[in-house]
Amino acid sequence: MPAIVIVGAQWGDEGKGKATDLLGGRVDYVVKPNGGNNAGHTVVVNGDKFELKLLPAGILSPNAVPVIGNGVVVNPQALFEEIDGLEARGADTSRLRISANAHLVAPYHQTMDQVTERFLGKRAIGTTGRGIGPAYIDKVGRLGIRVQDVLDESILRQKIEGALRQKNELLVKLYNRRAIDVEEVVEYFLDYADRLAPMIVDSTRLLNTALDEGKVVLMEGGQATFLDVDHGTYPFVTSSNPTAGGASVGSGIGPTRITRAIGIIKAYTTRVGAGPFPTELFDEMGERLRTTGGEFGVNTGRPRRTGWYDAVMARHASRINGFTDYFLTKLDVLTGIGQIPVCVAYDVDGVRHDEMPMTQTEFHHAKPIFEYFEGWNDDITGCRTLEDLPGNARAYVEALEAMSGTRMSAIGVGPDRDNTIVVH
Ligand code: 2SA
Ligand code: GDP
Ligand code: MG
Repeated sequence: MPAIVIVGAQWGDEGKGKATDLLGGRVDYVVKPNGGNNAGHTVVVNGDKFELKLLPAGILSPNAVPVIGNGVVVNPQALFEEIDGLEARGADTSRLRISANAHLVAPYHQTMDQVTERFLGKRAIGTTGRGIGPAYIDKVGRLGIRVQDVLDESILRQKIEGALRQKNELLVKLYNRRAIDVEEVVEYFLDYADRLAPMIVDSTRLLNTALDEGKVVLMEGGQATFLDVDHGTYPFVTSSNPTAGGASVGSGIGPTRITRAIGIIKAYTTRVGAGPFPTELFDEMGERLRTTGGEFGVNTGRPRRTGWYDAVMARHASRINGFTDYFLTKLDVLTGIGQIPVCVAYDVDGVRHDEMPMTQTEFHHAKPIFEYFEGWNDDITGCRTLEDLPGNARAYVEALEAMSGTRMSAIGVGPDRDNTIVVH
């Protein structure tokens, strides 16, 4: 009865989509526990590239049932655009199930997201602008609209009225915008009701029954540990809990049922959006990582910020998530670099920190203390075992493993499903 969770260990885009896809052939259910259409997961199958946003990457695994969990915020327009796009490419999305308790993203959430970012000015978070934060604010503020509400028009109308009362005051008086019409929003959601209805399920019962029957359930976290609203670099975070504990809440699978927590971690670091990033590169090497690694937002196309591997963050992520395994991705992107720095500690205003500092101010002041590793020049995309790797590449992986708090169970050496070394 194993439940497995996949979690991003850095600031996202570590290659979770590929990891899910790799495991997908061996699992019966793939559940997305958090986030919404702010995610962007790339899966390359036989050279064919698929970009998943709201849907779990597991939708491409022909034998797995994909489930959108209760912790997700669902934009119905984005959902059906994605479904139609996949169907047009021959993928079968008919198995998709959506939790009755998941929340809906309304057009006004997207408006609020964009308006808030504009008002924050220099302090803007750099959100994806998809309305994710405002949808979670309404959820926690008990003003959210849930997927099940489209099944009951009168409840739907009552909830939308409640959600809009205060927002319209703000929009008109503070932001000088027009008030949102309740009926317009009711119609917007009802337009999707017929297509949504057959997909809506009690996902926690579905998944727990599957576990009782000995099936394998994979929880595919969106975003990443350092974007977690509790554990991340707050306030430069997303508004959900993309950590292993959050996956338990977001899918209704109790923590004692999780047998493996797999952290996906890149052989270097990237971040999209604002916020501190101690190992960030601002030079040609940063550009080289961005170009070679194809580091551009899957969802928004934004160039990602790039920097070296940060072992302090890796250890912290390992601890918070209770990782049993790391999947190290994109090792091939480092091929050809003479010396590879790895951050092993921080200098914070003259004081050495071997672990994550306690306060945000300290983390903003953290300067990386590097250890240097010799690089390699041979193409490693064809390597399938640790022994196939050039000596320096293997030494780099072993050093990261020793510093990062969790064994490295798989290593990505290229974007395709097959470009992988499986160690454990
Ligand atoms: P939001 O929109 O409220 O979740 O934004 C808050 C912060 O979370 C970051 N965030 C992400 N970071 C990396 N990848 C994400 N998904 C896309 C991708 C991003 C894209 O896979 O490439 O296309 O730009 C993602 N989603 C949210 C975001 O940048 C903010 O820092
Ligand atoms: P996710 O959000 O964590 O699913 O990651 P993204 O899909 O946003 O970004 C990861 C990118 O790296 C995608 O373009 C993947 O195809 C690619 N990728 C994943 N693993 C590897 C790898 O081992 N090597 C290379 N070169 N690319 C990889
Ligand atoms: Mg991504």
